[in-house]
Amino acid sequence: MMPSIFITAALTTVLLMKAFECSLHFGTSHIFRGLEKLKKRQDASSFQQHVCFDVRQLVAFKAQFTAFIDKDNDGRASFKEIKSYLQKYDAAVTDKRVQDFVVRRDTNGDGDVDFIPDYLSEISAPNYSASMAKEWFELEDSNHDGYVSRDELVNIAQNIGMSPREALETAEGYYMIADVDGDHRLTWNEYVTLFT
Ligand SMILES: [Ca+2]
Ligand SMILES: [Ca+2]
Ligand SMILES: [Ca+2]
Ligand SMILES: [Ca+2]
Repeated sequence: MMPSIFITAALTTVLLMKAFECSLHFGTSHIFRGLEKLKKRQDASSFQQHVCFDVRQLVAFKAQFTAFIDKDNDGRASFKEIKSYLQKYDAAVTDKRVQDFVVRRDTNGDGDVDFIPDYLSEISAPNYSASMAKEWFELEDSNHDGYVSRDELVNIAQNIGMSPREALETAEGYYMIADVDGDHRLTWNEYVTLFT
């Protein structure tokens, strides 16, 4: 069932009334968020133009949702589509992890991550809980050695569509600021500080 046009309009209004930092898609949730924050520091005035959703941004989010996740363009990300997206983080991602990822976001309980409301709810949330941070930590630790390394981040960032330069800038300029002991990888305790 497609979301009703009334729901769409109501949601758009709600979103327009709220000022949020924008993230581009799930990967963002975190990794693109890093890029945005980096840009913010580099150019506060240009970031200013992106702090709330407008209709043009909603259209852009939908286009990105389709391009990156909703490959069959039916307005919802199925288990299979989410799995294929998360494989960009971890090629060996388990079905259990994919299922948990879907359930956490499936606010209307239909088994899919719908563009509306599930996906927009996620990208409009400015804060992340410790359990959400843990989920991204485990996904970004592609080789499961207990650390999110700079190289893993660069690789993931490129897998989800950043240029090599953006990927490196994001890993170095955002994530590695949390690398207190300077070993080019983040422990959980280092990583979680990025979410607070
Ligand atoms: Ca789909
Ligand atoms: Ca859903
Ligand atoms: Ca690792
Ligand atoms: Ca470290």
